[in-house]
Amino acid sequence: MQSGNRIMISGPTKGGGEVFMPYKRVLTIQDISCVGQCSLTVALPILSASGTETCILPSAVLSNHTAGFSGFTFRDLSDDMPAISAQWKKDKIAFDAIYTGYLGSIKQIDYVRSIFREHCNGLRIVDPAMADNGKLYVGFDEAYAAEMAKLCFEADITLPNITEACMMTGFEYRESYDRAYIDALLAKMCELGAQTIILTGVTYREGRTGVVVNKNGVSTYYEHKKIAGGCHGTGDVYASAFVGAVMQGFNEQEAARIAADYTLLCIEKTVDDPKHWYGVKFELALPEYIRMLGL
Ligand code: PXL
Repeated sequence: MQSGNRIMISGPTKGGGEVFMPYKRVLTIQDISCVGQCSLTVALPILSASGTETCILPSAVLSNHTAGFSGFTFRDLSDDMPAISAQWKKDKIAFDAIYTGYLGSIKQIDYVRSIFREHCNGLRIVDPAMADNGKLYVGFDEAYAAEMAKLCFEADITLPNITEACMMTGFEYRESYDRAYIDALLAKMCELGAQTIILTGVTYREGRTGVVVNKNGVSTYYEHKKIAGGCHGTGDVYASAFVGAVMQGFNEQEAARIAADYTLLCIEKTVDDPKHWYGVKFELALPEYIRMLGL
């Protein structure tokens, strides 16, 4: 039985009513940063907590993420990707959605395209995960950004922050801006082919921030409290929580709100601990996320 886009399964519940029990299978492709609470070490637990079967394809293994440690090791796993895909093909393995994050190289972006074609039965969700605060992450260059932009424009849903959206469109990055600037940025993304855009970190007034969901060219804005400082890894927490909510049948606006509320909770649980500069204590807020999903 269908209710909106949520699947309703009749069954015994405490109140004798009906329960919602979608059980979807997602593949997430991003790196393993062994230390640092980002990418797969965040996506896998959050997606699992959302009640979604979560398969992984690691794009690279790093000792830790690239932002703030004294250095990092990097093992590129690009060359394993075609063989993994070929093996999956033999077993006709497919996913209800594929969600990509940090990718190690331009070559991988091409492999991701092929994996979308071969193994995706549903949504292709791309978090560009390449830049923040006006700058590309260490190790990426303009050629990478241009190729990642193309992948975002081919996806069903993309989740850039403002820096990434600027890099995809050639817009000048601004620290302060108004609604007209954000509207123009989104309009340019649509013109270049973006379908649903979840633009994160949009701040119009002091002490508040939020997310714009642009679907079929129409924007809605969810605003919430802004916590000063900003924490590393929140983009990955946000995208994973968003994907988990979509897998549970929430629409993009609802999923964007749930992911924002959860990410805010994670930041609140972290900001008073200056030693925890490298990520957020997302584990402590997982029970709340599960409740937000109604599980
Ligand atoms: O959170 C994004 C991210 C993912 N993976 C690696 C990173 C970063 C951001 O710096 O360095 C390896």
